[in-house]
Amino acid sequence: MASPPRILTAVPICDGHDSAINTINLEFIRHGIEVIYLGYHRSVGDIVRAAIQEDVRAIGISSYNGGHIEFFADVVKQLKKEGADDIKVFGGGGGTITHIDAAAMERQGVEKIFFAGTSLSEMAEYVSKNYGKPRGKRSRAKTRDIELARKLTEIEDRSAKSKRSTSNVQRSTLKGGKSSARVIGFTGPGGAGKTTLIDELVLRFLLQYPKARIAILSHDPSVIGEGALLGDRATMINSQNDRVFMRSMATRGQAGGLSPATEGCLRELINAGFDYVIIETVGTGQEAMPFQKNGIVDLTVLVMNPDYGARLQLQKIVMLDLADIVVVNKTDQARARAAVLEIERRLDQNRRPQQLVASVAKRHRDPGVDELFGLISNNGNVAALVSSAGSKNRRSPRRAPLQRRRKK
Ligand code: B12
Repeated sequence: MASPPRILTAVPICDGHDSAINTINLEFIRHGIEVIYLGYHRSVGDIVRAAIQEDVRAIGISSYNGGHIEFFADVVKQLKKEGADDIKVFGGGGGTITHIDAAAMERQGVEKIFFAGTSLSEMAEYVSKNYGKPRGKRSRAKTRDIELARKLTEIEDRSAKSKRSTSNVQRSTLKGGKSSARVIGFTGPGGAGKTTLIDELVLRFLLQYPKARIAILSHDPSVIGEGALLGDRATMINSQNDRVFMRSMATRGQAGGLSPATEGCLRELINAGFDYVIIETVGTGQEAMPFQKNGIVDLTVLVMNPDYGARLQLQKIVMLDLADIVVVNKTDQARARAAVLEIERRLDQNRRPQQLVASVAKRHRDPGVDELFGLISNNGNVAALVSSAGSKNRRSPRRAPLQRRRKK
């Protein structure tokens, strides 16, 4: 089996008309296409960077607020400048883009503009036909990002063809001799705010370490027998940065929160010299243990929503036994205080040094996110803390943040 066609979709800067592209994305997925959705109000630079890192076949732009002739042309120009002009550009914009405009845009290198009245299936078939064929021989990669992105595509393609997971690799063999990358795994139920939390952490990494480079492997579920909507980039604001390499992966039928190609891709990222590699799983259920199989991460963070139901539910969440750090996010919600106390009691049963952090990731400069950043960046050195588990003299450090909060 070949990999599904991968495309990126976005709405240009100063344009909030996203309802058309949201509908079109869903139709693409139903036709077996993997869509990385970047969101609305996106600059040319953000679109081109994302398309290169995701190594997509084409970029679909939905444009309503004018300036489309210049905007589309600039995307084509920037792709060419970066050496990525094998990524094609197409799109639409209802009655805003006229036939005369479209002719001018196609002269400037845009492949196709769709007009009002075109059926959704016609557009999806266009994508499958034009961007679904296997790629021919590619010219030499001009930049580090292009080279890495292509390697990740090859790993995904090989995994799709052999239908085999690349997950029979031990953590010890993942890291090359010189690599000092710190690999942090984020998991937790859907809607807990994992992506927003990661984006806020990335902001802190970028500010604190002006030379650090960060990679993010972000997973979303494939719709059974169909494509996938890989939408985490649409939530990521701070991660649209040249020092951040982000790759969105569909689970492609594998249960447990990761893709069959995750470990192969992770190995590539670790050896590419990133300082931090962050893996985000899909929203997981009670029995998921995505990082436990081969110990592929240095540190596991479980992100929870305070609204998990009755206290009894906590007994059934396996990751509460396994995570190094548990974050209760969205603690601005009514039930948060009870949730933090209940989760603290639940962690007490484990008798090992786990950290508990309360955060509101959507809030700018949230102290809980600062605390989490301290723990997972080199300063906090939780990995050392965790590896020294069993020390009789050490008090469980996860009580500290809670006690501080109670005093306030
Ligand atoms: C819905 C709508 C809104 C909604 C948007 C909701 C949302 N979240 O998207 C709301 C009410 C919020 C809104 C607000 C505004 N809108 Co408005 N809006 C529209 C409207 C009525 C429909 C657009 C739409 O979604 N169509 C549905 C899609 C599926 O169909 P389609 O447009 O025909 O597209 C076809 C193809 O082009 C193709 N296609 C489209 N995109 C893509 C992308 C890809 C990849 C592909 C393959 C194909 C494709 O798909 C369709 C196939 O049949 C248009 C008028 C119109 N009839 O176009 C105005 C329109 C776009 N809006 C307009 C304006 C001015 C505004 C506002 C500035 C108004 C204001 N003063 O506040 C704001 C700006 C909002 C913002 N932040 O950007 C103007 C733009 C004028 C211009 N460019 O000169 C328009 C044209 C109305 C008008 N005639 O004045 N708007």
